[in-house]
Amino acid sequence: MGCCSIELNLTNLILLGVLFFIGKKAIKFFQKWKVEKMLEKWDEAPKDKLILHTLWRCKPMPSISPFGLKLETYLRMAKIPYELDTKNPSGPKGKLPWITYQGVHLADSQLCIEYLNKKFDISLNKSASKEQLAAARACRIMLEDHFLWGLVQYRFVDNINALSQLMKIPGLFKLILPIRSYQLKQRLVNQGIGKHSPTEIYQMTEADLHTASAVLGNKKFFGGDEPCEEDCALFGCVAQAIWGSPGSSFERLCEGELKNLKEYCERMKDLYWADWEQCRDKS
Ligand SMILES: N[C@@H](CCC(=O)N[C@@H](CS)C(=O)NCC(=O)O)C(=O)O
Repeated sequence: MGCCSIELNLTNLILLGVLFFIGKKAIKFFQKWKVEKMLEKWDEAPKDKLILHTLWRCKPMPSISPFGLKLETYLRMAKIPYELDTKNPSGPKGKLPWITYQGVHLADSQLCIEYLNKKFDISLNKSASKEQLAAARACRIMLEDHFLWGLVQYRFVDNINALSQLMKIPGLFKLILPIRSYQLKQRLVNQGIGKHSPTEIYQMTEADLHTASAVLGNKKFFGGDEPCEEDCALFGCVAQAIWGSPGSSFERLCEGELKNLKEYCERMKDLYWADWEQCRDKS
């Protein structure tokens, strides 16, 4: 009897494993199919229009996605007309932002910028020195690939309920916030930084803001007197510290000790976001 029940449990376990495997495959298949259908719809978009697919407008600022704000700021810097789509924010790689232009769907803010530079023969780096460009690139990678995790810790792990107000997440979707928080906590661990305590994560990422502030120094922009291409990304990230993470140590730093970062963001805002207030969802 005992032996039989072990056999039964084992069989059940195997069955459960098989079901789990099939379930995972089915979900992946369904997600792929959904993306393909969505892209087919956008294949029909007018060829002369550039469509920026990104997050919907948020309360404190036009986008609480650093990459969304980066790409939209780039389009404004490069004077490329665009139309916003916030119904399909996630694109072919499951991330936002992405663009549709002349039947091409392209994901990743940096790849989009490089593609559009070629397509429209744009160079936003004419007035910056080689050293300024190199320092700006290093800062961009530091903020996008390291500071970002501090922001994730703050928004998704430590203040998930505040996020639902920043983003105006509709009723039912609020129910999945704890799952999203868990997923992102796992991502922090997989990245490595999540193995540290929150205090350590904040110390490490606050140091990124100190570094960016030191590199900026007394300059108006990271590109010097004029913004360079990297400024769109740097603005996209630093603006999140200032307007997109209320109550955080990032915000406090930019309001105080690192106020050159706030002044910098105000300059970028004045230059490219005259309609900033209209682009906030104040409803
Ligand atoms: N390297 C990408 C990063 C894009 C990215 O991570 N976007 C976030 C929003 S800020 C996203 O889509 N996250 C959803 C997810 O990873 O599941 C870019 O520059 O566009």
